[in-house]
Amino acid sequence: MLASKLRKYFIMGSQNCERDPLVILEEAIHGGITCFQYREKGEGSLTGQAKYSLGHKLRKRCAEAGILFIVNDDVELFDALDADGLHVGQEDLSVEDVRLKYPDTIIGLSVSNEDELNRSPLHLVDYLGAGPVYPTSSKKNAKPVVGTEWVKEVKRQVSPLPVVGIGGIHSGNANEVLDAGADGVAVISAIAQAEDVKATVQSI
Ligand code: TZP
Ligand code: MG
Repeated sequence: MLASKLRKYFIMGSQNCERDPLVILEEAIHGGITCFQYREKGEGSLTGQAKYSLGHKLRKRCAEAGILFIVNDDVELFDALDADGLHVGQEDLSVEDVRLKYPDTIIGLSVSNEDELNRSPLHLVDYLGAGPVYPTSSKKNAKPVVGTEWVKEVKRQVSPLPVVGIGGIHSGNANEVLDAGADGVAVISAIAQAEDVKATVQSI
């Protein structure tokens, strides 16, 4: 079941890490993440060969550990890394194009408000990311904070499609997001920047 694999969804790129991203991924795997998204994006992120090279290493480790490996918003990278899925935002790749090219891959789509939800081709996606649930500093152009109410509303409208909450989630509020009906929580900074990554993942 996809929903259970989205339960503890760690997202990261080198720009989110103050230590070796491979070490952080390793610790997060030991803590029990169920899914990983490579999101090499924004200020300080790698480009070109360096982006691919890190991606290959992270992908390999996820494959060995049996962790779902999703690529953010980059079809060429998705192809090159033979990823399990692709996550797209509203302003990114068209879901229709991606689905046409990859009938069987996992496609995730972000929805931040009613308008976006109404415009989304729900029949073509495998899960939704709903947020930002809480304030976040990991995404410069983040949409307005929507709270757990949005998670509840999205789930009400799209169930049984899996929904993952994202934005400002940490061990202290992850349960509120799950209680609102989310199938999982997607987390960047609370894991990537944790002093004890393994313990933090365990406590989420
Ligand atoms: N999309 C909506 S909020 C967000 C993304 C990629 C950033 C989440 O990062 P953090 O550090 O878990 O708040
Ligand atoms: Mg995007």
